[in-house]
Amino acid sequence: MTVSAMPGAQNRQKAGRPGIVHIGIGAFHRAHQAVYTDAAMKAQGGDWQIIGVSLRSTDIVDALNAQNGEFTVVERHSDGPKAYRIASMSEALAAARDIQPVLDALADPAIRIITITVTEKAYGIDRVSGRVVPEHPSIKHDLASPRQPAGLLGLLVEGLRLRKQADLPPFTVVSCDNLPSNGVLLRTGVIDFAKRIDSELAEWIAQTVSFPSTMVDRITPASTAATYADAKLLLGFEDPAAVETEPFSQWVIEDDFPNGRPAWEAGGAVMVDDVEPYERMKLRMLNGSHSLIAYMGQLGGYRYVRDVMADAGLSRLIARHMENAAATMQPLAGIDFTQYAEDLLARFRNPEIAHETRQIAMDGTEKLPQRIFAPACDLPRGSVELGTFALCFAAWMAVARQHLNEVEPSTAAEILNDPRADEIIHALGNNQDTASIYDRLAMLPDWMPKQLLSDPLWRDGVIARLSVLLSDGVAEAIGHELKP
Ligand code: CS2
Repeated sequence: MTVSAMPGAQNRQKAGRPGIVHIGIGAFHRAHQAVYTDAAMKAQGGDWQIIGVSLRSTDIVDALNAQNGEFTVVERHSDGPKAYRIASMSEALAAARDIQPVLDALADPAIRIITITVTEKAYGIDRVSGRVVPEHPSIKHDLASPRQPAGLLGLLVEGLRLRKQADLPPFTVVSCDNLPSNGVLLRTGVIDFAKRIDSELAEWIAQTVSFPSTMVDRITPASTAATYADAKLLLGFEDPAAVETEPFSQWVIEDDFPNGRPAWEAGGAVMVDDVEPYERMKLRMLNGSHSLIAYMGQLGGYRYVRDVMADAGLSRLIARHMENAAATMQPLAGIDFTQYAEDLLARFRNPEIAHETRQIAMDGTEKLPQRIFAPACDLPRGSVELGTFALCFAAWMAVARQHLNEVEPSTAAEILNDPRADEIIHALGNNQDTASIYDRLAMLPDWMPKQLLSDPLWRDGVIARLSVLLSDGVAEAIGHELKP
C-alpha cells in the first residue's frame, strides 16, 4: 500500500462553522461525541464544528492542528479492524499554552454548546453537597484568579461572565463524564463557584443556563503503537491523533438545548427527558464491574480486561456482580437488565480490545463512590448481594497494599495513579493488619458515605474479604464469594 500525504494537512475548507467548544480532547471524546457530531453534520448539515480544548496536554493539540483537526477512528470488529476519518473538529486549542483563544471561543456568539470530558477528578465538586472543593488545585487557582482560569469550573464561569457582560445568551453546558446526574452536579458546582466571585452572575447562571445530563458509553483503550499501525495500514498514512475503540457506542441525552443542537440522533444518540436511571445503570453495571475487573485483575496478574474475562472464576464473579448491581435498580422501561448484563459481558470479552486493567484501576477514590458505595447503600443491610461490592472495595485496598509492599512509597503513589495517592500511602504506612487497613482507608475524609461507615456488617464483610485476598489470593476469594 502506498503511503500518501495526510489529507487535511492542506487546510481544506470544512462543512459548517464552529458551534461547539469541547473541553478535554482525549481519546474518549474523539471516539464518541466527535463521531456523533460528524454523523449529525453529514446527515443534516448545520454549524456545529467543534473547537477542541485541551486543559493540560499540548501534543494532541499540535497533532490535530497539523491535520486540520481531522483524525482516524479504528473500530475493532470481530472480523478485523475498520477505520474511518472524523472531520467534525475545526481546530484545537491548548489552554495551558494560552488561555485567551479559549476565552474568545467561549465568548463567541456562534458557540452555543460546551461539551465536556475531563474525567471525574477534574471537577473539584463535592459529590454530596454539590459545592466546590476549595482545596482542589484548579478550584483554588481559579478562585484566586477568575479572569485567568485554568480549570473546568473557572473556565465555564469566566466564559459565562463574558457572555453576560456582552449581553449574549449563555451556552448550554453538557458534561459527558461518568458521574451520577452529571448535569445537576455540574450546575450546582458552577453556581457555587460563581457565587464566590459574583453573586449576580451566579443568579443569571441559575436562571438562564441549561445543564442537560448525559450518559456516554464506548470502551476506548488508550491509543498504542498498534492503534497507529492499524490506522496507517487501513487508510494509508500516519496519524498521531488516531484512536481505537469497540464497535458499540451509546449516548443518552436530556433534550434541553435552548440554543439548538446538532442532530446527534443521526449517529444513534437517544434523547430522553430523564437520563438519571440510564446513568445509574451504566455506572453500576458497567463501570462498577469494570472496577471489580480492574482490581481483581491487577491482583491476579492480568493485564487486559479480556484476560480477566477468559478466567472462568473471574468471569462468573463479574456476572454475579452485574446481577447484584441490577438488584439495586428500579425497573427501567424498555430495558431488560439481564440482556444488558449479557451484552456487557460480551463487550468485556471482546478479544480484539486490549483494554488495560491498569487504565481502569486509576483514580479509584474518584470512581468507587458512584460505582460501588452508592449502590451498596441501596441494598438491605447485610444482604448477600453486598458481597461483590465489599469484595471490590477490599480488592482496591489489597492492590494499594500490594504496591506499597513491593516498591518505594513514591513509586507506589505513581503506580496507584490516584489524586489521593499520597493520602492513601500515608494511611497505609507499614500497616499489615486488615482491620486497621480498612479503618484507615475507609476513613479518608469526604469519601465513604456515612451509611457504610457506621455499618459494622459492611466493615466486617470488607475486612474478611481483604484478609482472604491478602493471605490466600484471588482464586480463594472468588471461591468464597461464589459459594452456593
Ligand atoms: C472505565 C470507563 O476507565 C474506566 O474507569 O470504566 O472508562 C469505561 O470504559 C467507559 O465508561 C465505557 O463507556
